[in-house]
Amino acid sequence: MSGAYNMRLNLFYLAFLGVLLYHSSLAVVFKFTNLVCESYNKSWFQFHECRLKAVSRDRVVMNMNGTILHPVYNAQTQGKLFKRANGYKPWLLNAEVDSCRFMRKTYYPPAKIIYSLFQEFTNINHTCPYVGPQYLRGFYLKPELLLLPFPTGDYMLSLRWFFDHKLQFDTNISFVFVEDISKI
Ligand SMILES: *[C@@H]1O[C@H](CO)[C@@H](O)[C@H](O)[C@H]1NC(C)=O
Ligand SMILES: *[C@@H]1O[C@H](CO)[C@@H](O)[C@H](O)[C@H]1NC(C)=O
Ligand SMILES: CC(=O)N[C@H]1CO[C@H](CO)[C@@H](O)[C@@H]1O
Repeated sequence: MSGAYNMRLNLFYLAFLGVLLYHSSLAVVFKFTNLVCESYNKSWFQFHECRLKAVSRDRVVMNMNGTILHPVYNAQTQGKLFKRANGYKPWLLNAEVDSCRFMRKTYYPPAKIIYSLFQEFTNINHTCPYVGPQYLRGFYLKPELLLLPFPTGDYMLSLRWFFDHKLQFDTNISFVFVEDISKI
């Protein structure tokens, strides 16, 4: 057996091991634990549904549904992530995104990761304007879309939605992330 072949074989096993480890580190719990929706201007945005439903031991789906009563040409989303440690503490993400610009071109990577989590479950996958029924249906969290592993913990993502720079509604989404089930 030549040295080069041996080296290739070793690299192959190393890569294989890497893939195995990667996948076992994805053996995670990543699910919703709470959801709160509130509209501050019901003449522009009304919620009809804002609910989590446990469909199996490790899958909780989110159904959210509301109506935009007048067309929206200008929208902003503020995202703030909290991690629980004696109450929720701000953690890692605190940003505002120009939603109409983002939907034309996903320009902000952290928002792109969040968007990739729910893109397939919603009808908001289009550019501005927005009007009429808006919904998320059967949305559940897929750890493989997160791209980066989180530390194990309880989190809350607070999303505040502005039309014309005026706060219209917010959605607070709590979730649990467990990096490696064997550790608990
Ligand atoms: C509330 O919504 C109306 C549209 O129905 C809009 O004209 C008004 O500016 C909004 N007010 C605030 C404080 O966002
Ligand atoms: C949204 O909620 C309304 C009122 O509950 C319901 O009639 C409608 O079917 C829902 N739409 C979706 C897509 O879930
Ligand atoms: C703006 C946006 O995210 N558009 C996407 C909507 O969904 C289709 C199909 O999945 C994608 O191709 C678009 O990029």
